[in-house]
Amino acid sequence: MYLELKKYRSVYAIGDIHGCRRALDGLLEYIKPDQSDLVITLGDYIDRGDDSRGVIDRLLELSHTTNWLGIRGNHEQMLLNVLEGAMKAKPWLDYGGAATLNSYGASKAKDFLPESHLEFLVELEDSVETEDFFLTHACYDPAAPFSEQPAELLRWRHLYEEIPVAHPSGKTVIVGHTPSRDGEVLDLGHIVCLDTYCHGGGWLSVMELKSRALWQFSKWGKKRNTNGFLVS
Ligand SMILES: [Mn+2]
Repeated sequence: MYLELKKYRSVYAIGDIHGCRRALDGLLEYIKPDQSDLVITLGDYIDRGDDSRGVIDRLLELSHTTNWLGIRGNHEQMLLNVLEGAMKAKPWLDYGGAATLNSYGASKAKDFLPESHLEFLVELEDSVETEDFFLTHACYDPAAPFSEQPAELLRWRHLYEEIPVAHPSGKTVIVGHTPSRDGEVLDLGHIVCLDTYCHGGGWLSVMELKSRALWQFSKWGKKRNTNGFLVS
């Protein structure tokens, strides 16, 4: 979808959450977005971390208190595929889905989602294009217009396979999906990756797109700013 950012006071992009409800709570408590702001989450809300259900609950709540746009990650896509019978449950369960099932107190990957959570998954966007940015979960094709990007690439391609060259539009691309295991945001100018490995002991990152200010929150309740300075 296309969206103009100029009407918002602040625009926040949030990296891969993966069930880390406490980090998400700390982040939202810090930025306190309201009706004049926009929050864009880059996908992979579920799997691996211990509270996928709580993360979706919190994002649904957020959609009532600020302007929120959610992008679909490969993990949400896998769960949808399983629920639609297009994919067997086992590969998803082995890829972090078992933790999601657990957070719902379910034992089988069937009929376990509340209706509102199923709607949440279905309504997620492939990507968001703005005046200056293109936001999606994983990657992009620099040879194609942003309106004609293949969904497979947007959701699955890792940056360690190949980092795409700058898009001819000159827009900066904001993604998640490829984890920086050292917890540092990858910023190459034309592409910024905000997946900083929160569930694995790194950070949940948020960037305010107009100022490029960056903050990070851990699943243990710590936070730090762009200089890596720990603040209480
Ligand atoms: Mn991903």
